[in-house]
Amino acid sequence: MTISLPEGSALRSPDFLFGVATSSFQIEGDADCRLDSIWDTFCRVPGAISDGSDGRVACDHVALWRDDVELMADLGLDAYRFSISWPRVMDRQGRLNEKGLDFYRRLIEKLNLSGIRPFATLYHWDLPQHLDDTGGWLNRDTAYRFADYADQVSRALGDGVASWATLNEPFCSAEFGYGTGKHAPGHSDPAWARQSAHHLLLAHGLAMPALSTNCPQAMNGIVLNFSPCYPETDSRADRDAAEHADQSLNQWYLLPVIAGTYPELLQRLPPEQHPDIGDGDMEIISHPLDFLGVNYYFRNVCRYGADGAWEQVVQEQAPRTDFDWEIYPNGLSELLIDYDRRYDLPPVYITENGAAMRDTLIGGRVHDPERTRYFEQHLIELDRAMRAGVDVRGYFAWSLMDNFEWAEGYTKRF
Ligand code: GCO
Repeated sequence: MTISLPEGSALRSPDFLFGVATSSFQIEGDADCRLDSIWDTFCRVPGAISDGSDGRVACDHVALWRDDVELMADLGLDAYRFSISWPRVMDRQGRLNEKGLDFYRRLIEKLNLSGIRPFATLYHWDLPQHLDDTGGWLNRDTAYRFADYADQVSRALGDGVASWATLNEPFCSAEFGYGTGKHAPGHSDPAWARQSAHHLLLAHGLAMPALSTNCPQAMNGIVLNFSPCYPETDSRADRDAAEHADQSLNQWYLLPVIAGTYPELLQRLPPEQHPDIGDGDMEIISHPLDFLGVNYYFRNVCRYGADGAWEQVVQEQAPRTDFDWEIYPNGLSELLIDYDRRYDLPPVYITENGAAMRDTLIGGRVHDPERTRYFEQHLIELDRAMRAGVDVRGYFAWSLMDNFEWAEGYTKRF
């Protein structure tokens, strides 16, 4: 796949980083050498994963990591975003597991020797199962356990890491893990979704000072997913629905970390859905960020449904990926420009963007003009946002290789 970048674009500057992203549970395998995570347990639930698969072997990355880094070097990548498996590097007592850490030590060393900057995420959804047994993200104590994990691991691995992210997409952990039950640990209760979200954000805020102290030279921040919300028509009701959706999906996570407040939607939630917020929590959560990671895949077109809740209006004519996600490159620039104007964003990395397509092998190769077009269109929009003044420092494609796509198992190819 060859992608042409816009002429004269800041994307062509040597300082702009191009990378790829993965996550531990999705690629590592080697499940016998770590503790169980909530995803191991969830994969055993009949019907939870569409093809009945699991992450026990996945892409066998723990065995093949040298080849994988060589692949990245051949691609000429500047950076690699991966996540650390909490159940691989810590035991039940919260002590570091040196054997698990060694895997990441060697990976980080080889990346640096290959001129590829390591971008590490501390939590990409694989909570140790024993912490779920004591309540998981519904238990406030899990946030403190996370902060301790972040402190110890960043001290042990800090030197070679260019950037630390605390969490990946707390929206998905909370909403799919506790709200809809589509993801581990599989609960479906809207109040639990809000409470787990608050504890995840608290975990982020508690971990940030340790990252700043242990790794002052690194870019430290958080990765959030964003789906910009558009009204179906220009009517007052539709604009209201879009604002409601935006506060629920996007601002609910962004405002606490950058401004120390929940959006006004909090006032509109029924009292039983209000999270317990401790004194001082919002100050902790809004610790200054060196960067904001933005994951962008699709937008939402919104209106109010008959039940009074906002709903998504499917754009029948629009191009879509194999995930049925609408392809809407403009959403990336519009989101960045709008949020930067409203909130004066810290430096941004696009930490995920990509397309699942129904790839077929022809003559032993995948010819993927659709995916190539997808990347090109999104990079053009990124360029537009940067020309409009948004400080974007890099772009990571999802993903380095096909991998375990959560509830979809191995059926989606990115
Ligand atoms: C996410 C996760 C990734 C996914 C990717 C494709 O953003 O959902 O970070 O783990 O695999 O986004 O769905």
